[in-house]
Amino acid sequence: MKAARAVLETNWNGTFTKPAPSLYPHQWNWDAGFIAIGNAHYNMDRAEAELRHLFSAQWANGLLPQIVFGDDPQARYFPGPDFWQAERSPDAPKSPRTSGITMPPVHGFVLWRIYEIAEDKNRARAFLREMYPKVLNLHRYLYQYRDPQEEGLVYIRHPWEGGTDNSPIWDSALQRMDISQLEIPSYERKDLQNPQSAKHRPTNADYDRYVYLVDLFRRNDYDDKAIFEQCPFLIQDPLFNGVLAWSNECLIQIGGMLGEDVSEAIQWDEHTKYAMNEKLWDEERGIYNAYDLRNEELIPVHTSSGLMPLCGDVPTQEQAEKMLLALEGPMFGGTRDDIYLCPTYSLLAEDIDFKKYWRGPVWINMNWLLYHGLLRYNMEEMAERVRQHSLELLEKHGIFEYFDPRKTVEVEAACGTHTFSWSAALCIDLLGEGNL
Ligand code: 9WN
Repeated sequence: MKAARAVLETNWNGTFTKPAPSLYPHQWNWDAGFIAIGNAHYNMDRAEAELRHLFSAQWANGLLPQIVFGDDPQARYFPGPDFWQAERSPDAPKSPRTSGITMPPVHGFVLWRIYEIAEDKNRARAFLREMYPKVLNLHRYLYQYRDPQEEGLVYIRHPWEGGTDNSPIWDSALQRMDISQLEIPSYERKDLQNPQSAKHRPTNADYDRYVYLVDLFRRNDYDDKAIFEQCPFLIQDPLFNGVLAWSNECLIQIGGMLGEDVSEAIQWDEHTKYAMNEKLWDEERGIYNAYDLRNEELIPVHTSSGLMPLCGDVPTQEQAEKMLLALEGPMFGGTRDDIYLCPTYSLLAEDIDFKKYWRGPVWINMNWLLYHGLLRYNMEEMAERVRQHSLELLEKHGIFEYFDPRKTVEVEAACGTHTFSWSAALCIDLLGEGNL
């Protein structure tokens, strides 16, 4: 607990919390949400300041940016604000500067979690009143612009929007983008300076495609309609939509408590859950798939993202039992003694790589979402196992970014950057839960 708090202290720059001191020197969208939950346990001022700063960068159309750039001239990150050129959009704020994409909408449930943690409920309610319309606007943006066919499913248009950068879910769509035929602006990566994490990070071929997409967006001045027509990468992701479902529910709860009319959020909630079950549910395997909207096909690639609809109460109890079997079985090794939960990629996949970023390692935020999802279906035993494994990894190795799921591995079992903020924040929250 002390170590986790120290990480949050170190990474706080007076205005926001950096996800990690050198690798991620600005404010990131879903990181800020998880970080605020950790801070809420002992520093409510900071939890509120974190979210206020994030939402100060919300675009006029409701988009909440993936990155809010700080003004530290030493901060080395690519792509920076000059590359994004978000000011090409009439909706982007002049200050602070931002990227031009979004991230999984965790903020509804983050607000609710902060309210649950708060001792001073009057103050917490005032904060909810302040933030509620902003989060509502974000959801409105998602349904208005990212669900043009009004299916109830929201698409992402860049792997970074999914938060799981090099997830194998994106492979087929990215591979279809023939880079030899694409015009890619020249660029210099800045994420490869730490030799330990460099080898696990996305490849240069991945980055070429990431950069191409950013260039496409800025050439279209971030116009959602034009981008929808042209973008080769449009994916309905079960993690993104599962998180959205949970946040919809929390908006209904918060709005109800504040005496607001919540009919819009109720519609979103029903529509999204229905559509996820109709379109993304894989009955045979007991998991949710992603859907490639551009190429009109399901993506039958099994990552832990397919389990995340649990947190949004999307599956029925019967479906959830099937998901539990998938988690316990060979796909995720949930009952094995030699595996830490939860690998981010199916253990059955031939190309699983236990150290490669979002292609196998355990991530603490995914475990936190899974833990809450399992609790919603009264699966206490498995939830407790996920919680224990998360805490064990953090205690044994330190507050790292991601972890090799094999218990037998001693070399470089902890990966990525150390002093990673959301690992610290969620460690605090998971410890708090256990003490309740
Ligand atoms: C791109 C900050 C972010 C996380 C993402 C994680 C990683 C960025 C990067 O770091 O992504 O957004 O440069 O790789 O994939 O989930 O929010 O911690």
